[in-house]
Amino acid sequence: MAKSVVAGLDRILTMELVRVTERAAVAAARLRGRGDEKAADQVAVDAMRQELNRLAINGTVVIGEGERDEAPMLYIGEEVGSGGPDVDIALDPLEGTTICAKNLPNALAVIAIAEKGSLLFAPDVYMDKIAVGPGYPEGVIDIDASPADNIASVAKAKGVPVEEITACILDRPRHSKLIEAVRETGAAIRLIGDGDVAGVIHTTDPEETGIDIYLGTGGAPEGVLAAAALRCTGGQMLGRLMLDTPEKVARAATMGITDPKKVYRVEEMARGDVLFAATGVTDGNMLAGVKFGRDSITTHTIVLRSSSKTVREIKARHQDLEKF
Ligand code: VTB
Repeated sequence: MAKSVVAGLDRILTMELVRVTERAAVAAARLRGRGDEKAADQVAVDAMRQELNRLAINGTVVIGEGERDEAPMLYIGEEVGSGGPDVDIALDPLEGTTICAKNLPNALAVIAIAEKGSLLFAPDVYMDKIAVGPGYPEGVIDIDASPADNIASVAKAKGVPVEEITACILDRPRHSKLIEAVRETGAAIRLIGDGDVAGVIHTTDPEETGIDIYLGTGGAPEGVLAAAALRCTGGQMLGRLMLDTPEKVARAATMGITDPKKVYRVEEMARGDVLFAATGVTDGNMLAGVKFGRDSITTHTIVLRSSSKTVREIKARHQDLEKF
């Protein structure tokens, strides 16, 4: 980050970021299980924006709710914050709108902040992704290798039989071949309905989550958010934008992407110093969802800082309920 940020502000911002995702998560959680994705997303966006504008930053949303004409708030290019160091922001106020609407596990409110110009400006296309957590030798995964080879490589490096590996994959028809190939190896699959930011992050703590490797295509913006988290925790992720039409290639080119087949590593999707925070909306493998008590609201947040590699879990009991 810029010098002034390194000078200590990023330490303060770490805690401030927690408030941002907490607020968004509480707002979304009030609409858990109501079958209304749009409404849940909207309240999360409003809450996140309000809290973001209190931060002492000069922030630009580089990954947000969409283009300016389709997203009235937190659109790509929107400036947020009350003034301070120049930073880029990637956010998803409600990652997993459908899982929140259905009250299923692992919906999150997510944000990442990094030095200006250091987050990949990813178009809203699919990204082919493969990820593992920390502790593996560099190169243990290869996006061009077969699923069987990747699973075998991870199992070998972990020192376990392939049957003890669990892969996380989005449950989509486009993944039917991938799912078949992974099943043939004997490995287990955790099929998720949505939420591949959480899916990737879950690889960083397999003992807690039971997930060793993430495979498959999901949103490119979600890929950059997940990469921001891995920058802080360690772990490997490779991503390739799915620019499968001339229009997509041309659009990516306007965003500075000259090689449409490029494979991005974590450090190429999220460079420099990165801060990352995620608060659970619904109960999940890593984070508990928001709990509404009689006199208080409880939130569970993970906040990460790349410069120190600190992983903080913050369980907060909020009693000033008027604020929420
Ligand atoms: C994933 C998932 C998201 O989009 O990135 C997915 O993490 C990819 O798109 O929660 P499809 O739904 O078209 O497969 C979400 O499901 C929604 O943003």
